[in-house]
Amino acid sequence: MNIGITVYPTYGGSGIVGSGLGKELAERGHTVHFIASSLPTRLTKLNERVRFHEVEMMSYPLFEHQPYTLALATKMATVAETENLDLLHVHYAIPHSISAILARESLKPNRRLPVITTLHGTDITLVGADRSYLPITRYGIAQSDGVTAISNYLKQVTIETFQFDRIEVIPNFICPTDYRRHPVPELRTQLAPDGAPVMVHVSNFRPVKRPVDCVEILSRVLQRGIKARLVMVGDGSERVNAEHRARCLNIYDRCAFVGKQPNIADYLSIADVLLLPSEQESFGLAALEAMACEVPVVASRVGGVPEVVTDGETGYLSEVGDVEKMGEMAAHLLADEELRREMGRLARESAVSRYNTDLIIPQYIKFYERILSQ
Ligand code: GMT
Repeated sequence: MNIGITVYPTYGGSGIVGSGLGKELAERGHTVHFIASSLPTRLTKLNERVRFHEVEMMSYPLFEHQPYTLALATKMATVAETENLDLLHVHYAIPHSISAILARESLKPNRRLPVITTLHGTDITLVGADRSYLPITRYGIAQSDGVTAISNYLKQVTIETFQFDRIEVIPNFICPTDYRRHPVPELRTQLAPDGAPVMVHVSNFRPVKRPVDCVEILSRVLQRGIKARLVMVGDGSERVNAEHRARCLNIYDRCAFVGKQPNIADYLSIADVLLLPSEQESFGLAALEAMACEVPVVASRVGGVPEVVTDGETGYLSEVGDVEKMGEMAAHLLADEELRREMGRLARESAVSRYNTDLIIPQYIKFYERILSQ
């Protein structure tokens, strides 16, 4: 198949999932055309089967805001024609579904171009449910030829918010060879020279991820006499607040804010616990990546997280903002190496047996074939 994929290139898990899907499809003999405003962050290798088409924006003094949705629609239609695309698969509904629908309609009746939308989370739970965006999001979903959601939770929320239920759940996936625990002794020595246990948080540091809670959790762990360290991977608006809180609590020297990093699996390989105290999480890709690297997860019991992390088996779940309980659970894990290893082993087993690329990618391919045959 010749597949057009659109993602947000720089930010968040939906871009990572869309890029990973493209890479995996190419490895299975399909040709993937990424259509985006810039090269997706995790898409490092382009080749004959993985191509990139940049959306060019025309600036004109009359435009107060550049009409990205239209520029994207135009590029989608052009690429569909020149590259003979079979379908467009967009990740994140807003505005990608609308652009894809415009592209599809603009090519009618000369070319059939089915549109598949994958819902990732805040496109439904936050942005899509905002009254001002609700009607257009509903339209984008309803007009798509196929819709998938990355968790049962997100499917349910979409049904409740939009009274739309033609949704196939295809969960996120993990490549078990890219994400596996491996020795990274220099990094461990650099981040924990005293040999202390390490808690890692990986996110885009938006308010919804509650990174400040990680600092609060560290302080509770330290209060329990465990000389842990906290490694904060990523960047975003809440980083300054997290750093400020660490300074206020006098524990900044136990934290390392390392910013965005290309090799997340290295950081997860030196981690003893992953912290994911999010306000909302439709899936929790960071939890899955950590589990694949044998890291138990301390997270909030929200959204799709309980589908990924089994409480008491592959991690511990607490209510949003309950940093006392999260601190207690993290300390419990850090104090007991045997327990940590056993939960880590179960975490990897669970990640690989349920979310392996070899299980999930064929589900997308089958879904494409079904939509194309309609
Ligand atoms: O968080 C977002 O605003 C959107 C999106 C993203 O691009 O990171 O995140 C969602 O998609 C991820 C990949 O499918 C999921 O792992 C995240 O749980 C989900 N985020 C939320 O629901 C907050």
